[in-house]
Amino acid sequence: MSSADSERSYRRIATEEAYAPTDLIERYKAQIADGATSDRGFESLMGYFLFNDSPRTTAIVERLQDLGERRIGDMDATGIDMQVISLTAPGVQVFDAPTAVSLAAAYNDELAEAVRGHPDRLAGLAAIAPQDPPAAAEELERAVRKLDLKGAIVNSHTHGEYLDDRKFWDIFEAAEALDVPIYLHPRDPSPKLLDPLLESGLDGAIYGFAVETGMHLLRIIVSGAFDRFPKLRIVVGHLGEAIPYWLFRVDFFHRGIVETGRYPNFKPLARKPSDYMRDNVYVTTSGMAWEPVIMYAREVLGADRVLYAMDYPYQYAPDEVTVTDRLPIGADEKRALYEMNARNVFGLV
Ligand code: 1DF
Ligand code: MN
Repeated sequence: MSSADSERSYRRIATEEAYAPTDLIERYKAQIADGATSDRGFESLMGYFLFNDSPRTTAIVERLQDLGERRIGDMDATGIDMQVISLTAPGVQVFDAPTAVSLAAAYNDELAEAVRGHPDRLAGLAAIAPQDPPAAAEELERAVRKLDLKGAIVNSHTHGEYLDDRKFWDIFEAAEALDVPIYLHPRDPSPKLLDPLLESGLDGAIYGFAVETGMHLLRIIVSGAFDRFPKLRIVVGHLGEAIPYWLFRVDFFHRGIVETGRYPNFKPLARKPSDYMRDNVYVTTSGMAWEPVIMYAREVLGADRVLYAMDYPYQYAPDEVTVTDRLPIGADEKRALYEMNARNVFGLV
């Protein structure tokens, strides 16, 4: 980095950074190669990365598997002081419940070990298996208390189901009690949402991820989960998966639906949907190194709600941080964006 870089008054913490144990890669490959998955979204996403031998995908898959010198070297080369690392999407959510529960624990042990090797450079989020909500809550507690991981990642739907379903709320309860956030990360759209996106080549990170994950976030908000768990913090990437742009319309029509009783099980909320978006949700800049949208998200959600992320290694770009470095904001606000908000949300010391 440039000499000016050593005079920085903030540390750059990147908060949506992925890794994949070789064991997970092997399992994904086997599942796709054996035709053992009926999950066409997963097949489209991971089939692309694991069975496409272009230099681009090969480099991403190699980088995913490193939790040591190569990763730290890449961080040095791009001016990233710290990564908050999580298991790559779709994590263990594609497996059956017992497999997912045991793999989550094994991968969390592995991630915690890597973090212990570079405590000033790496932090981690726990993988959990929503397939078994009580086990997921228990693993989150173990990961936070025993492994010093800083929260959990959930890669949107699990076998087509979403976290607004009460059966998953053990996970919210545990996160709130432990005072750690849940990172709601994208994955391929759920089976019922998939076809029109897949047939047009839009199922992936280009757009389908945001359709899937933005909808998931709204489902959680309108379900009343934040009335039940008022201290729950959810972190969402890609500057909120387009939801910040929709808040006026969501509030307006939400009021209409409640007033008219349009849907019998649509419950009134204690507050407006946009209030939960501002108070319970944090967004990161992953994959959105674009000044106008970063400024917009800060304006509508608040400067303390927007955190920096790179989305390494999927969005690994040598000059990624220059956009953020050049934002027209003061030094304190830049420090909040790059460092302090991440420290607060994830409880980093
Ligand atoms: C992609 C993007 C893949 C993101 C990811 O995990 C991911 C991609 C499999 O480019 O297909 O985390 N992302 O968050 O934008
Ligand atoms: Mn990501």
